[in-house]
Amino acid sequence: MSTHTSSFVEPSEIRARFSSFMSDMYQAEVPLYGDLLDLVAEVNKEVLAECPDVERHLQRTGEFERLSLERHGAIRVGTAAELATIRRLFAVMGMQPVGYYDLSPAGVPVHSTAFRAIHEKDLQTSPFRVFTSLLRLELVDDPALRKMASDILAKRNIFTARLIQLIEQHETEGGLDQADSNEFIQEALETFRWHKEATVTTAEYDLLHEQHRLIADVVAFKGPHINHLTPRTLDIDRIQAEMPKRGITPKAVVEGPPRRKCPILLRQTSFKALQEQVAFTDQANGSHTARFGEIEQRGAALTPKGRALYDQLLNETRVQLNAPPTEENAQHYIELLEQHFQTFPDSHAAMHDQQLAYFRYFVTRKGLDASAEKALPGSLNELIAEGCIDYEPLVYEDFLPVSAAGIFQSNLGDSAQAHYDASSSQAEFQNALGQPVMSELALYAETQQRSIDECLAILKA
Ligand code: OOG
Ligand code: NI
Repeated sequence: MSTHTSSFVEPSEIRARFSSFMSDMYQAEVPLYGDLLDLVAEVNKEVLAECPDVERHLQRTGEFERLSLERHGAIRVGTAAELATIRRLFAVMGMQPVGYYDLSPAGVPVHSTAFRAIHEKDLQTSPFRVFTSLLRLELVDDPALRKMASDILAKRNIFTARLIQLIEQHETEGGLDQADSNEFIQEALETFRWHKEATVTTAEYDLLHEQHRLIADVVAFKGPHINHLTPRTLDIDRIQAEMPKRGITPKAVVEGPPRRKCPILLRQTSFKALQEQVAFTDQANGSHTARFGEIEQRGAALTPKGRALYDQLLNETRVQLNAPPTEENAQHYIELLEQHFQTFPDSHAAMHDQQLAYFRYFVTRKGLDASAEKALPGSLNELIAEGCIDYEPLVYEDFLPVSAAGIFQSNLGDSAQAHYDASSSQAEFQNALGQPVMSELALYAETQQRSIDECLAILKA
């Protein structure tokens, strides 16, 4: 066992390899995921061939290389202790909890964070992220059921003994060498694998399921099976239109902002992937829908001001629709969404000048020439106006609570809609997690500032 720092494998490299193993495992478990990857690859190729600007933009920001490997997954854990150990597991791969998402207002009894890399360089190596939800059993009002669920959860162990050893070794020694990190990846995969054998009887499953399908999904199984793994597309509307032609039925509407020339935040759609065969502990066989398919399209990360405008416009749209978006009102919903979002400037220049989004800055040829001649204007804005510095938006690396609720609901089925008048509880979530979640806005602001500093350093050199 080595304690020599230089023999440690970079956390980003462990993450990149884990993400690729996870993708292979999920493809073996859910064959439809493979078809989805093919569809996304085809559409991305078409978009790149048709729109040289898109390719230029992605080449410039470095997203081009990560695009085909980019995935996000989702898991749901049952207890505070599970969440805390999941945090330590992800830390081995350089993933930190970013953001707090409260899904209870939307009738889903969980709150969540996203584990991901936080520095732009590390995101570049692997943007792999996992939307991680903690079940809130305290929202279940039936005390007997609550007790049954927590007793079942208390008995399970979702981590192998070797995995815990390797996590501890990483914590005490500061890293893992090649052999240990290989072993870590294999052991960690076990936590996210699908297990056909449930931990409950058919009758117990039915009780949990009756309360909420999500509760059955978390409590009745041996571990937090990865429930979807999402590739990133460059044109989600094309995917949405193409899916039915391939026998896949997508959810009624794409979540998030409308289609725009300059994409913002995150747009997502999903479909039910498969009905799993389950063996209950009383020898009875049954089925459970655990896993689904999802596709995402990512756009610019918004500043607090941009985000407030997004939230306002989305909310106005929903209020005017006056019902959840469904098959029947989908067209109307899309029209309303587009109407309301006309207020959101649709050019990078306007988004930049009104400080609606975060950006990455680049020194231009002209900037380099001017710098050689020491003929530089002073402020960042002047440098931009003179064409010495140029910019591209930072890509949004996170999730959206209203969208996430829509994804949950479309896959849990309509019968699963519940009403909780719970207060949002970030403090409790962080207690369970064992550390505060990071602010995604602070992270984007830091990345933006680093890029400004770099440009100024180049120009003043
Ligand atoms: C997570 C649902 C949310 C997303 O991308 O917003 C989600 C879950 O179903 O566990 O995946
Ligand atoms: Ni997702």
